[in-house]
Amino acid sequence: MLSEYFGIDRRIVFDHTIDGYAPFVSLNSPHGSCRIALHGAHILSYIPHGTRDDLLWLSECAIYEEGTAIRGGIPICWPWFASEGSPAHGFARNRVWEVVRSGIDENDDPHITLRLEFDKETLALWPYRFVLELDIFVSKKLTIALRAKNVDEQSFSFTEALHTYLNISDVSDIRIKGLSGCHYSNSLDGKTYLEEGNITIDAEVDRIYSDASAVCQIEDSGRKRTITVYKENSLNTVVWNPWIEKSSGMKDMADGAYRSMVCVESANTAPNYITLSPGSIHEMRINISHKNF
Ligand code: TA6
Repeated sequence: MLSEYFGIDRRIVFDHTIDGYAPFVSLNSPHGSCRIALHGAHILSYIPHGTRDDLLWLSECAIYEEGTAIRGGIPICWPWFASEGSPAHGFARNRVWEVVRSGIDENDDPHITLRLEFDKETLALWPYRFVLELDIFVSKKLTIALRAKNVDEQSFSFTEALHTYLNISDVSDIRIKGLSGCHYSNSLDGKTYLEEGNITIDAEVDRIYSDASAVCQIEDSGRKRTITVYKENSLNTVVWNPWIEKSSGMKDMADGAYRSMVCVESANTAPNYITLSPGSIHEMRINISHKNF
């Protein structure tokens, strides 16, 4: 059914790789490919032409069960970030989304739109009527737009993140540029600091940067490539690496896997709540690209 309505030759291909689990869809552009789970509208992989290695990190121990967030890729945190509500990071990443549109543009580049609407389960968790859509477009970069619409008769406020796991050669080989001069809340000690210079990681890092609407670049000297995360309508950037102890307690993360990932998340976190009046819409947009050096 999905292939019949939304599949397009080799450009947009659906598959049911895991019995009893929601389908997956691959977007194959002349410039690269992307793979998405309809569970959570969860982008799992993005491999642009010109690089052998996926730009996104995906855990080899990820759990593919309905209601459980997939470890890696780009989880959608909505309508709250982290423990601002329950379940952590909201319910959007734990639900199966529907396909509403698909197509290819004049350059043969594919795009798809997935949707999650309120229902009795979401109303029980969060008493507001919403429509959430995710546009995914694969060209020479991966463009993602998370769009929320208030279809209720009352205003509501939310926080959000595209919780992007990036695939790196080794955590000791990277520098994160673009956040110098921003203040950050350190989730490990609850204190606020000023970032001065580029970020390197040699321990657990869990930081919410504010006034962080700038482009971030992750320079990976091991893979000789720079990954760029450009964003619009996002005031916060979150940088996370669980390091040894935290990751050893995560059943969906292999031993040592923390070394090959870093999260650079595009977000609007408290107190940057997004408030929508009835009928209004908010869209956070990012694109991810790479350059070899
Ligand atoms: O974005 C950082 C963070 O909030 C960390 O505190 C850690 O909890 C991480 O997200 C992963 O959360 P998850 O619920 O996906 O295990």
